[in-house]
Amino acid sequence: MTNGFSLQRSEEFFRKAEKVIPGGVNSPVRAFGAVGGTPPFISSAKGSKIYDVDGNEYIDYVCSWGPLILGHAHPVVVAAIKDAAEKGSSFGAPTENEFLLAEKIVEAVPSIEKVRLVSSGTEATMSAVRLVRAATGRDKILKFTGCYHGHADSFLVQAGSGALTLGEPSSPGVPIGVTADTLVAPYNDLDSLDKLLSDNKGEVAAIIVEPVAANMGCVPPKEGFLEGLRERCDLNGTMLIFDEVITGFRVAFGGAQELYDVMPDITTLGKIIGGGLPVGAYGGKAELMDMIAPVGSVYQAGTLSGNPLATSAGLAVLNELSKPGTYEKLEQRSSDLELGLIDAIETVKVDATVQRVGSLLCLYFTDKPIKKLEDIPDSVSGRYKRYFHSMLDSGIYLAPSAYEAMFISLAHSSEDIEVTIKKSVFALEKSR
Ligand code: KE4
Repeated sequence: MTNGFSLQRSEEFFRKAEKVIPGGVNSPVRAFGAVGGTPPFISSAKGSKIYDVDGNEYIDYVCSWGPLILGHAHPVVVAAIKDAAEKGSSFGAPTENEFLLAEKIVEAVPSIEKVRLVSSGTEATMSAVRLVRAATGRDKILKFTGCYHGHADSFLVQAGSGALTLGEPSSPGVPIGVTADTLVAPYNDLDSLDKLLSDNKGEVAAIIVEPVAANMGCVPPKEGFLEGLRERCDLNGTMLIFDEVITGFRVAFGGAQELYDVMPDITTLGKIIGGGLPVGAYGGKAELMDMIAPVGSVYQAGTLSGNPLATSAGLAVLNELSKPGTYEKLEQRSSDLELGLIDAIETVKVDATVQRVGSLLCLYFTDKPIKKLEDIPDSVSGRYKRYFHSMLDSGIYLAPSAYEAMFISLAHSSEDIEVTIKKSVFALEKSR
């Protein structure tokens, strides 16, 4: 450890956790499998900082994988959760905050007229796929390599032999019958898409896409890509799902669909709209959403959907984000970090590049632009691992995977950015 960071209690906790939880974690990426070492067990967080059980402090660029855009333990969010908790945690009955949060989402997200709240991004995308299959009477869906839409069977699919065929399961336990209905094409590649659509004419219920791909770092849509998806969906009677679980309320208050002015038929949301508590959502035109039970017959349900604590937290966050100047401040901080990392790369003279959309950013260990998953060289993992541990040892907490984005929050100060850039010079040296 360069900073003498002790992880003694984390190591002890990790051993205990592994005895009773698979891998000692409740979501695989947290186990540090891709980077090695012991994951710090976090005891608390405030603003841009997180603190582990050994008392080490880190500047946090994971932000719980996106939700904490205001920073940790924001006073308004804490007060909202406390206030809600004192009135009860869950009723299994309708509450005011559910329609208040839904109204805020409808007001903010251009293509949404009605929205259903669920408890995770996976539930949102899974339900959206059921809805488009019901609406079109078709079974097939089309996704892109490198995009992640949660862990429902339909999405745990890798490109079949050759990157342009029917999906093959990417996890045991996923029936081939399910993945046979999932087509896979490379991101940003409309030619590949055209071939798949013509080979499966009239059979594709929907295309699902991350309008900015943030599960292979940060890959912006090429000029015309999103517009091309919209055109092809209209031509083929196929629906377009924007998975904005990450980009929603992050790249703009109205999400990527506002930023790029391309309207999907269904938008899925999560993360930020729960303020760190479990909330997902899917929404679209009222006529389409009214196909969902109890109005329509497409069934979807959830014991804790619209939970009072989670909707209170989400409302508090969206109210803060709707204040003037919010996204300009986030843009300034994010741009400072991007430019600082680019300077650091030039100083150290390593093969690396930075890609950013708003407050989503990724440093790739290659000097080539990344337009799709297939552009990312396998070598990035080894180099990222060294970079990651050097940054962690110096108090900068990054995603333990080369295929995740950095998330910048409104709590990241200019001092945080300066420290991060300074530490990255040393870490880039280590990454060679
Ligand atoms: P959840 O079921 O994890 O709430 O959301 C699934 C999901 C759906 N769509 C997109 C675009 C997503 O990024 C996610 C989940 N994101 C990952 C990290 N990139 C969650 C982290 C984890 O799996 O622990």
